[in-house]
This record gives sequence, C-alpha cells and structure tokens, in this order.
Amino acid sequence: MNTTLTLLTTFLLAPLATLHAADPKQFPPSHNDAGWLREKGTLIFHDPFEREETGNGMKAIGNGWESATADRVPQIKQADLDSGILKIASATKEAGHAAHIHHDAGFTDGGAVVRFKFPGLNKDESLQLGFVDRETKGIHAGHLCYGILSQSNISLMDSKTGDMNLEIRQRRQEYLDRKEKLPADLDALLKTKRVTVPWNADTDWHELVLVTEGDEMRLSLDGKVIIHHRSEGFAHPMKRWFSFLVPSTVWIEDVKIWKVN
Ligand SMILES: [Ca+2]
Repeated sequence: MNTTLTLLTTFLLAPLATLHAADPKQFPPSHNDAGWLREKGTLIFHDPFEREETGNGMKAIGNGWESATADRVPQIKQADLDSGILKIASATKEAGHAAHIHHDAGFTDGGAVVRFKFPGLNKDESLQLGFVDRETKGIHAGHLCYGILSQSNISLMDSKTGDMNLEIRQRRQEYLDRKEKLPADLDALLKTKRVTVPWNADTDWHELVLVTEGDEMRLSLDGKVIIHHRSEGFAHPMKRWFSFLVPSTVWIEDVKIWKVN
C-alpha cells in the first residue's frame, strides 16, 4: 500500500474507533500493575475458593462474600464452589437482575487481581467488575467505576460522575423513557466517562488486574495494560466494596485485593 493511502486509511479509521488503548510510550511492557500492587501495596484480601459453598443464600460463598441477588431466587444456585473455582451462573431473568457478588475492599489507590475465564456455556458471556461505595450520597447504588469485558471489547467506566450520578441518571432516564436521543451536551459528557478497546474473548484462563491510582483506572490482562483512562470519579477516596456483576456465566478461581493507600 502506498504511503498516501496508508495515511488516508489511518485517518479515516481513527475516528471510528474512539479508542483509548494503552499508549506504549506511557506503559512499556515492563509496566506491570500486579507487580505495582505487590511492591507498593498491602494484600487486604485473598480468596482461592478452595472450599464448598453452604447453600444458595446471600452469604453461601463464605469468606465475607455477599451475593446481593441470591435471596431473590433461593431455589436457584447462582454461585457454585467447585474444585477451587467460583462458578457463577446468574439467574438474571428469574431474579430480575444480573448476579451481583461483592466483598469488602477499602482503599483509595489499589486494586484487584482476578483469575477468570468465560466457560463458554452461554452466548454473550460478559463480566463487569469494579468498586462500590454505598455510604456516599448522590450515586445510584454506590456504583463508582468498572471494567466491563464483553465478547468483543473491554471498557472502563466512571459511573460515579457519569451514568450513576443521581442528577445525570435522572436527566438521562427522561430521554430514555421517551425513547429520545440524548441532548448533545449530555451525550458528550457521558462519552468522556467511558473508553473502549476491541478485544476478542476466548475461553482461556486470564489474569485480570484492575487498579485505580489517583484519577486513573487501568485494566491489564495477562501482565499487560490494555486500557486506561483518567476521570475524576476514579479518584473517589473510598473503594468500599469490590464487586462482580455477571449477567450469564463466568468462572473465577482466585481473587486478591490490594491497598496501596
Ligand atoms: Ca482456586
């Protein structure tokens, strides 16, 4: 391909992507967030899931986990501990909500290291994981910030100052209810709160590291930062809970939570 055509193609494709892939200059291969957590942080929680669950209830996973949607469907097992793996199978339809499983965290800067896989039992398996603080007013259900892995992309989202800010949420809902397009200023604001990179999901085990440092959030897979973003909500001083939202099926074999400060 000649240079002019290459440049033209790059120029034309770039705006379509609106991506925010990790800048290799900013994050050289030697930048490793699992290493950052180990070197600078304190391990405040570790669960290898080497036990059996006790029924289907809110606290059945044990070790301090709570399944917020368990008691809506007590007859359905949504969290199965099997061979050292937490196998989550959400009863989304019956419970009227994706499985929401959370554990105390408690840091300003820090993060979680999670070994997970999509088992390939359902189409469109996805995983949303991040941080919640129900004690701060003005945020719907305390949703602060998340990494979201779908079959085709990975996003980072500042919910605290974005879609879960109560004023923004209420304003947005009025347009959604009327099935109207969001006004340009609201649309533009929400777009600054979320970044996405393409990704092809598979059914392998992966090490996922999700950290916040100041107003930056970073998500790494298998030792490499693949997406990062800066937004004021990421700097929330208290990531009180670490939480998983799983609409269908995900397996998790190990979770570590680290506090840097
Ligand atoms: Ca395990």
